[in-house]
Amino acid sequence: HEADAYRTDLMTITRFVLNEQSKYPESRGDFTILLSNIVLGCKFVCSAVNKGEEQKKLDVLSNDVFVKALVSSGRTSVLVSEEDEEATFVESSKRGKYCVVFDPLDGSSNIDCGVSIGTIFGIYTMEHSDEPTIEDVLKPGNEMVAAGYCMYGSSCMLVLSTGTGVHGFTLDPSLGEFILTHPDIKIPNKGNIYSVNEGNAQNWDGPTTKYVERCKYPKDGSPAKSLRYVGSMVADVHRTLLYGGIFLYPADKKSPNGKLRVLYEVFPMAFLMEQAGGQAFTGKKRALDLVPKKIHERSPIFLGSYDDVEEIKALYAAEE
Ligand code: AHM
Ligand code: MG
Repeated sequence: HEADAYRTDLMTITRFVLNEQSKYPESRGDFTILLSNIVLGCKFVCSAVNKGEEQKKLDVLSNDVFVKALVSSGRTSVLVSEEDEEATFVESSKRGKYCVVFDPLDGSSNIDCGVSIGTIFGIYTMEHSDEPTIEDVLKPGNEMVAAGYCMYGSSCMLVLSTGTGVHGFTLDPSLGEFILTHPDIKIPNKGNIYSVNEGNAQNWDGPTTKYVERCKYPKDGSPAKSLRYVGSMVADVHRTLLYGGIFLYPADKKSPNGKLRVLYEVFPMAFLMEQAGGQAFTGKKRALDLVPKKIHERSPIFLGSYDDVEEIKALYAAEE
């Protein structure tokens, strides 16, 4: 009976977010409208990926679709995309109170072999109604009001947090709707998987080297961890969220700030991890407390299960 009720009482992402927003009396549906435009972009990319479009086209196409959908929502003022060197300032007649930072198609080196890729996004609100400036997006991750990603894999899944837990929605292709399939995702406190590009090991710093060594040769008699690395941040973080464990993109001698971008890769994933009960650390501090100075800035990142990130934090603290 209950299972049937669940299957017939379709909780679409729009319905879910409308329910959540109705808790705020001042809410006028703006967030829901914004989100439905993000969802439209995700559906477009999902269908383009399934048609087998080649990498170069897909990158550009996805970015165009997201930018146009976000501008036309009438709910945004500043957009930052990994694909565009400069931020987009929305013309005054179409402006709204949100700023969106996003990577329209992350993991694009995986496109041509059909491995999972994704879209990552974070949302800020404008605090004032003056002319928007770049300062409106150069804010710490802890000021985001929502973050999420969409993974284009064996199924298309959108994972979202508006600050009240993390919820997963799976695209039902016959309905064209994202349906709630993973309510209130919590990451296990400890995992048995580590995820890192170990090809960079010769250039790592002491604490990262020590941590990975411990994953392989634990000193406390616990079993060694398994290594899993797709090379698509969305896929690697998604697995980490569901199974537990740790994902690392550390600093190395060649890239002292790692590879991943603060605004639209590190922050949204750190936001989701914390909302799911995990942690995200930069090697120096809580990732969400970073204050970016440039829109495409990078940072090292260690995120995942609470206890696993504690271990990394202890190694970096001992180094100081
Ligand atoms: P991209 O934005 O050029 O696609 O690069 C980002 C991707 C992430 O998805 C992934 O975590 C990382 O690059 C993998 O990098 P590497 O190939 O150095 O391991
Ligand atoms: Mg990227």
